[in-house]
Amino acid sequence: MAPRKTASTSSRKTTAKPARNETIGSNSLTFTKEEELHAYREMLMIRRFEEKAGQLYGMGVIGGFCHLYIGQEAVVVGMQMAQKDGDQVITSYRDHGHMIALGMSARGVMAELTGRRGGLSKGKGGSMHMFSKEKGFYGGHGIVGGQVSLGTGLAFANKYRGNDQVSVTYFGDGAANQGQVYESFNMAALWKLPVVYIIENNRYAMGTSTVRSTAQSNFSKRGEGFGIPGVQVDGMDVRAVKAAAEEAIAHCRAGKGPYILEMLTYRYRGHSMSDPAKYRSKDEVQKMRSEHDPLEQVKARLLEQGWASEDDLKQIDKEVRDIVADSAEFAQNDAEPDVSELYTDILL
Ligand SMILES: Cc1ncc(C[n+]2csc(CCOP(=O)(O)OP(=O)(O)O)c2C)c(N)n1
Ligand SMILES: [Mg+2]
Repeated sequence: MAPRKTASTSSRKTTAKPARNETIGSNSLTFTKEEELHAYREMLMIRRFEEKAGQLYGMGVIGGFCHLYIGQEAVVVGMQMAQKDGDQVITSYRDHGHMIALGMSARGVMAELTGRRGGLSKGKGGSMHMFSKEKGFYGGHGIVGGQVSLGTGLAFANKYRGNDQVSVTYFGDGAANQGQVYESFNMAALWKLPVVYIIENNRYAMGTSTVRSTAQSNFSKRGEGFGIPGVQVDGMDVRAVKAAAEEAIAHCRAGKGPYILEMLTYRYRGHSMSDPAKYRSKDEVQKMRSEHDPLEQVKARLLEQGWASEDDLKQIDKEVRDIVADSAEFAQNDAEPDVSELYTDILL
């Protein structure tokens, strides 16, 4: 398969109206030292957390479904850098990175994966079902595309309440072919709801590539029929993501309605832990890792600018690994939920 164009400068506006700003992504290519370091630490935290979750799954400590986010870290971290407290986030089952980026505790996420009482859903939800009203995280959803209508509802609530909060609604390239996505687009455009739809185009829906499943694979154009502006973004470059996020969120806060960001990204691991990933070559994965890795890009810039030394980066890695190791320790030693919990937090 031919590699996609993923340079930041390849971002294209695909609005129904004439494009207002063709330069999205290019004015993004400057991060301050603090922003680079912040992005690096946050992305590394997600990567190390996911590596540990994969390891614990392999050991049989985590069971059930588990979908890792490795490779896609720049998307949530760049988005998070443009959001403010009160904005809501909702996503699919591939949700650990979103929670870590929102500042939900590593212990709480890991203990949920191992089904312990200190987990964010008291050990009763597992990988795909965690929430935090405090941090504005509305799940974790296993029904493909199901969160898109819910995220649109969050935006409706914001509009109804007259606040300036924005619903950041993530879904995949596969989910983008779901009918309810377009019912949601219609309502969001009609009522000018403050929702940023983020299509994380990682090129695959389980074992099916977008090439095989998708008639219009420029997902940023999917809102054209409703007049929803959309842009393709290099989702491997955290600076491009943040710049696009700022524009989209400002559009929503100004009361101009929904906005679509198609993040061109890639997942390094299989669809879930039980996927041997035979539908793509090792070379394809390796090429992406060696040429577009979101962490390596930031690392190279930090070293080149003299903003961090190899030792500084090792120190960050150590701090991050310590937090992750602590979460794994906690998640393996915490007690399982009491049997009485079977009857709490459920609708009867
Ligand atoms: C309504 C529904 N149909 C099918 C499935 C099975 N399924 C789980 S994940 C998935 C692929 C979704 O791919 P995509 O939206 O690209 O997200 P990604 O896994 O790449 O993050 C499918 C078909 C499901 N969970 N729900
Ligand atoms: Mg996908």
